[in-house]
Amino acid sequence: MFCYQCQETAKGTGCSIKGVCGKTEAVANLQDLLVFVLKGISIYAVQARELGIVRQDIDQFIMESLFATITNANFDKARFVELIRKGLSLREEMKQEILKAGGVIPANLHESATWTAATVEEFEQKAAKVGVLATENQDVRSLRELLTYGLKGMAAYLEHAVTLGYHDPSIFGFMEKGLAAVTNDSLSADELVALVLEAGKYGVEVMALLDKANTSTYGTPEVTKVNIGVRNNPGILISGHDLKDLEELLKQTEGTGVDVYTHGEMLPAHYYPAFKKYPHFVGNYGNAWWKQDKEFDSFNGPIFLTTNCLIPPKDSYKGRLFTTGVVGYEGVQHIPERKNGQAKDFSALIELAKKCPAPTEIETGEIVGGFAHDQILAVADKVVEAVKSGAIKRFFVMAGCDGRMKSRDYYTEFAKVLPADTVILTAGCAKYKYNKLDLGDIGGIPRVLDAGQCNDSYSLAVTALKLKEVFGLEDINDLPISYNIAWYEQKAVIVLLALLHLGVKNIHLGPTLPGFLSPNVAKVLVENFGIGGITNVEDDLKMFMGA
Ligand code: SF4
Ligand code: SF3
Repeated sequence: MFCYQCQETAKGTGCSIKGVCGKTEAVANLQDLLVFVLKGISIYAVQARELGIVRQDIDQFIMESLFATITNANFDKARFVELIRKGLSLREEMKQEILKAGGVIPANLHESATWTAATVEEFEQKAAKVGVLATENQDVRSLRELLTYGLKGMAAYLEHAVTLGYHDPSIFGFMEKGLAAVTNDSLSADELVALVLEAGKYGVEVMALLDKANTSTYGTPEVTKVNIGVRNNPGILISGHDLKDLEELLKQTEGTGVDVYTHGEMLPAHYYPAFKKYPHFVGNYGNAWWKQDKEFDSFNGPIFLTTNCLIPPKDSYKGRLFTTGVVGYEGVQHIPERKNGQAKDFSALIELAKKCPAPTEIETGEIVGGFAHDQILAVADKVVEAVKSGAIKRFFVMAGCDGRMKSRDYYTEFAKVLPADTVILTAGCAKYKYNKLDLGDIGGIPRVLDAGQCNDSYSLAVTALKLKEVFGLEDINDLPISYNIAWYEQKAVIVLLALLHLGVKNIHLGPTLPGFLSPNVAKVLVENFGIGGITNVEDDLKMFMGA
C-alpha cells in the first residue's frame, strides 16, 4: 500500500505498512483499485456525455465511491469488493450505451477502461499495482493526486446536496472529466495545473449548492447557544455531516424518552431552525473526531456515524456503534439506505438506547455558533463600523479540520494570543481547538464566529466577498483578513482549491503541508498563490499582523 492523502500520513510522506488512520493494507489497496475502476468508468462517461448520454445512477455511483475512499470513512474490505464489482458492471453498461448510440470506442484506451476480473484474489493482485506510485514522475503524480483528492472532497459535498434533492450535472461532468484526465499521459503539467484550478471553481459551486440545499431544507442558521452538558435520559450520539440522517433520527426518537446529542461535525446542526423544535435534541457531546475513542466510551449509549470521521472502534463501544451511507467498519452494524423514499429505520438504535445508561457528563456550559453568511451580513453594518473605527483590526479565517497531532496545539495557542481587536472566523471541526476558550466579544460581536461544518467555509468566502463589496475594494486580498487554515482530509483540499479559485492569496496551511505536494508543485502554489506553512505562534502572529 501507499497512501499520502491526509495530513497524518506516516512521517509526512506516506503510509506504506498500515495507515496511521487504521486503514489496513488490504483496504488501502482495494480503495486504489476502486478509484482505478472509477477512472475507467469516467473515460466512457466523458465520451457518453459528448453523445448526449447521461446516466444519473452511474454519476452517483462515482460520487459515492469517491466519498467512500476519503480518510476515516470506510474500513470495510467487503464493501470495497462489492463497489469494485458494481463499478466493473456499470463500466460495461456505459460502454454499451455509447455503442448503442453509434459511438466508436477508441483503440488504446487506458487500462482502467479495459481491465476486468471477477475474483477477490484477482482484485487484490491488481490493486497492488494501480495505486498512487503507479505514476512515476513525482510532479505528475503530485498533480494527479491533488486533483483526485479535490474530487473526493467535491464528491462528499455533492453527496450531501444530492441526498437533499439538489443536483448539478456540471459538477458530475467535471468529476468525470477530472478522473479521466488523471489517466492521460499526454497531458502536460500546465494542463494538470489548469484542471486543479478548475476543480476549485467546481468546489465553490458544490459548496454553494450544498449551502442552498441545507438552508432551503432546514432554514437559515441562526446564532445559537449549544449546551455541552448532559441530561439524565438515555441518549443517541450522532456524528458526521449528514443532516438528513439527523432529521430522520430526530423524528423517530420523538416521544421515546431518548435524547439526541451531536458529536464532532454534527454540532452545527443546532444552528438550523428546523432542528430547534425538538425538545429532545439536547446538545453537543464531546469534541472533534479524534477524541471519539474516549468520548464514545463515556457516552454510554448508541453512536451513529453518518459520514467521516470514524476511527477504528474500541471493543468497549463497538457493539453500540452504527454506521450508514458510505461509512463502514467490519463487524459494525450498518443502517441500510432509504428505499422508495422511505426514511431509514432507526428502531435498532432506539431500542438499544433505552437499555443504556444516560451519558456521563464530561463538560458543562454552552458554546455559541451559527454565524453563517446571512447572520454575519445581518450585522454587516456593525461589523463595518467596528472595522472602520478600528475596534476590529483583523479577521482570521481559521477553518478546516482538527486532528490527533500534538502540533495542532499551535491553533489553541494562536487563538489565545490573538490581540483582543481580532476576530476568528471558523468552520469545520478545526473549531474545537478554540471554541471553548473564553475569548470574549467586541461590542457584542463574539471573537469566535462559527459558520458551521467544513463545507460552510463557503459562508466565510461569501462574507469576505460581501465585505470587499461594502468596503469598495478591488481585490479580496486587500481586506484585513488572514487565512491560517488547518487541514486533515480531502474535504479540506477542495475547500483550499475553492479559496484559490476565489482569488484568496497567502493562505497558511498547517500543521504541516500536504505530503502529496512535490517540491515543484509546492513551488507553483507558493509562487502563484503565496501559500505557506506555519512556524510558531509568536513569529506567525507577527507575520500575520504585519509587524
Ligand atoms: Fe495514511 Fe492518511 Fe492514507 Fe490513512 S488516509 S493511510 S493515515 S495517508
Ligand atoms: Fe473534521 Fe473529519 Fe475535516 Fe468536516 S470530521 S472537517 S476532519
